[in-house]
Amino acid sequence: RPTQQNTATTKAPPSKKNEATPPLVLVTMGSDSDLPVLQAGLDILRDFGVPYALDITSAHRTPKYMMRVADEAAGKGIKVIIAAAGGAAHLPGMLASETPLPVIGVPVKATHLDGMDSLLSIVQMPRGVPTATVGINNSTNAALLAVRILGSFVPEYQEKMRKYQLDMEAQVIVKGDRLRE
Ligand code: RP5
Repeated sequence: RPTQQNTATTKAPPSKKNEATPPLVLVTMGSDSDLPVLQAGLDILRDFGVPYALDITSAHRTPKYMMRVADEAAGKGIKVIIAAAGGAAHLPGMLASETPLPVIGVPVKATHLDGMDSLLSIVQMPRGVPTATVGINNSTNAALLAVRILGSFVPEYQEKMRKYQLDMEAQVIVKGDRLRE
């Protein structure tokens, strides 16, 4: 089953670079109901020009497919996996158990427990199987962390990250200036 690459799920059409280049980031989720939470992160990847692939890999509903995706990701040129899941959010940890790639988990607020169930399911991994964990529903930071990881060996992404940081700093300074006026 092929993974979906940068399709209509993003707000704007994907850049030509994204279409032409093999994906560096795999963004996967436990259910299509997680997709709205991932949108902000997909926008970040698009803005940074990072080619990504999208997929649904449920730890509970499609466990064999999930493990195959994890097993094959590095060989396909993927460098970072972002995995979103809610409730008993085993997906990021299970992917991390099978792939040598860095996995960033996004806890999705999906149930009656305000996302705390997802957060604790992802963050509390046993020694030996690290899984980076961002805040509940914070796919923005997952994507930014993926860009930083890519930036450690792709200068273009590190330069773009530095510019992003400087822009963010400038915006906050301007807001402070306005408050002091
Ligand atoms: C998890 O269960 C998914 O990641 C999702 O956050 C949650 C609910 O899934 P659906 O019942 O909406 O498919 O596995």
